[in-house]
Amino acid sequence: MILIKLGGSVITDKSQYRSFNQEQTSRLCKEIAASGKGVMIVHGAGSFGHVIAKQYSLKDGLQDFRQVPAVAQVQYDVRDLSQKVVVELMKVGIPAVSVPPGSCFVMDNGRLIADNDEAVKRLAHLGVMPILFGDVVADRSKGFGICSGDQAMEVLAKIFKPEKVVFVSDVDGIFTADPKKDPDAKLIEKADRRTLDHLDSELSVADVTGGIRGKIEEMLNMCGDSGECILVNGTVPGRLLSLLKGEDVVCTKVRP
Ligand code: ATP
Ligand code: IP8
Repeated sequence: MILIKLGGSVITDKSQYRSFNQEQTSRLCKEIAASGKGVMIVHGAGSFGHVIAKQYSLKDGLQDFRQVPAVAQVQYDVRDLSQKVVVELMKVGIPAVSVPPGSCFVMDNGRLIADNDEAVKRLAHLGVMPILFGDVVADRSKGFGICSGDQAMEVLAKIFKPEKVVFVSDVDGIFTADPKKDPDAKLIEKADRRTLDHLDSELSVADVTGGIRGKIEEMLNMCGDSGECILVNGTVPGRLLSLLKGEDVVCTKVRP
């Protein structure tokens, strides 16, 4: 099985609150279906999560009761986004159901505790693909916290031991600096823990889960539980399909 995360930067416009990129999501779902591979899909929150989460400092946990309506709003918004993704998957013949981490699991000090994974396993066994996503989740020590789609990927990799893990984003891979801002940024084809020491990764849009740096950390955490861990550009038509078919494509491979 191949575990895929559709990043918030490909399924939404992260600079605009609640802006769903239906066309791109639809194309990526078609590429996944056309590959004929057994997959499991997670998605990011993009502008359905990060904008309000940043505004109300939801990453820091409960500090002020004015945050509470924002928790409910983000949970509503990311569930809404998830239903939009599920619709695109159903259209290409992939039976899927949105499984909100905040309704199934708890966190402790910012880490997801997925000890009760029976529903997810049984759904997958039935052939109904459970779709996890970035969400606000009740936290034993902080009141609530942010679970990124990247963290949900780590949990699913532990449960399902995928042969390949693919993060789909809007850049060709991990670069020495943000390629959208630095024309001299170089693609790093093979990344490991040392890559983080030399990385320039300033955030240009609201992102409460650490942007590309947080993503590399999660990818490094996952390398032990799965085979290859890859970051690929989903804005280039056909690239995800080629990768899923096992062809050589422009990307970054992360290894421990
Ligand atoms: P989300 O976390 O919302 O699901 P995502 O998974 O698509 O989103 P981001 O966290 O937005 O991914 O990370 C990708 C973004 O990181 C790119 O759009 C890019 O502009 C930015 N970035 C910053 N520094 C770098 C870097 N050194 N290499 C690659 N991308 C970088
Ligand atoms: O988009 C973030 O998840 P991500 C979740 O995968 C929220 O980083 C609610 C901001």
